[in-house]
Amino acid sequence: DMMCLDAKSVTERACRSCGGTGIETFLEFGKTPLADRLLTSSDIGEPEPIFPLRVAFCKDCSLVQITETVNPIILFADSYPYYSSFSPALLKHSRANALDLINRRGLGPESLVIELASNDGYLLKNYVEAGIRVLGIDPADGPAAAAERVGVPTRCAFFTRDVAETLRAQGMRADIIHANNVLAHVADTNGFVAGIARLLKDDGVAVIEAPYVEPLIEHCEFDTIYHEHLCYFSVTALDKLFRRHGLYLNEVKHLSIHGGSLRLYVESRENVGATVKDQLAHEASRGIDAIGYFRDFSSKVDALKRDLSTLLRRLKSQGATIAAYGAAAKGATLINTVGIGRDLVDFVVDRNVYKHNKYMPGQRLPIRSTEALLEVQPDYVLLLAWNFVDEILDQQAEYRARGGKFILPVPTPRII
Ligand code: JHZ
Ligand code: ZN
Repeated sequence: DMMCLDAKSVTERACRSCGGTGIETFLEFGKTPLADRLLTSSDIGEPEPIFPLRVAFCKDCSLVQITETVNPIILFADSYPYYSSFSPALLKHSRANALDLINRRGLGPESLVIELASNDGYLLKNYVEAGIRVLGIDPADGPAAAAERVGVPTRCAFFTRDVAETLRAQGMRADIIHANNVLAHVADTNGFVAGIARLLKDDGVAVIEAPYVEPLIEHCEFDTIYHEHLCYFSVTALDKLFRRHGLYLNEVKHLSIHGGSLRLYVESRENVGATVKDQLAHEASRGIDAIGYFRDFSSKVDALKRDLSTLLRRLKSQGATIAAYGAAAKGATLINTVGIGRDLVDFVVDRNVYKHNKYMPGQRLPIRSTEALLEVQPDYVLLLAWNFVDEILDQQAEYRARGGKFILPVPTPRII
């Protein structure tokens, strides 16, 4: 669907990938606020925009997707607070990926690496260091400006098929196209993939990372569902999507990042390796290519929400103080679908300075620096950024040594 520019959102009637009309809803959150739209103190008096959040399965191509498309300008262009470089683990993961590709592909000064949704340059700066030409493309002006400051040339734009045509007309073809945590975010899924096909050299490779739908379901990571994430991919659905545009998913790797992700190696030459064949067979045997696999997810989510709410209320009734860690987008889904307000959690801490002195959407929990944990020493900290649990527990050794405890919300609420 082409979105009318001033429409705030549209409800899709057909599949985002194949256009089929056999999409069936299996999870319903009602209306929720936008997960990355942090509030300033002047927003506090105003009503917040809320949009339906509903998850559906396409019987034709197996794609899991939400049915509401919020205007991307509202979601990403205006004061987007997400900066990749606040996580040392992510930086390490990204650097290893770049060095591996430089090696495997024999990249040099003649090569060109393009990243779609290059954010603050967290990945491309590794290629710049190695003397390789790069171009970043990202619509969020704050992160794009930060990228320029670290020497990563960046166009502040949404990547589309038209942008790909323009770059190609300027003589640009990429040896590597990176697209991490963006394929699920784009409203024009097919246009984005068609753009990749146009911009890739004949022997180039697109290296794409996206959260994987299987751990989302198996570990009840329902909080990773929010309006920015339009799709929740299986290899089955991805394979069909790429083939539609003359691209082939030839290799796949499993990554632990973001609760379980896939790294996809996509080329214009068909050379499907064992990793992909095995994963397709696995999904067929688990039934991930059919609606049945998703039918009881809703009741699992309800049980988790109930258990977490009960746990927090019990601790509170025993006189405990509770804070939260990570003003993450997924944290917004969690607090707004479970109903975790100021009566339960006093504040949220985060290392991202752009989030400080703002408020979480919906429940309006105030966001402070991580130092607040040692200043206040709350009895418990609800870990909203559970995907970085190891890193954050290490970093908070002092808080824990003084008796502070963390609460993990998923896969089942528990105190650690
Ligand atoms: P984090 C983001 O989602 C944004 P979010 C986006 N929607 C997406 O697709 C996914 O990632 C994949 C902070 N932090 O990255 C930083 C600390 O304070 O898990 C973040 O605010 N201290 C594009 O927002 C938040 O926690 C730390 O030590 O759900 C984590 O958010 C670390 C490691 C992080 O994802
Ligand atoms: Zn479909």
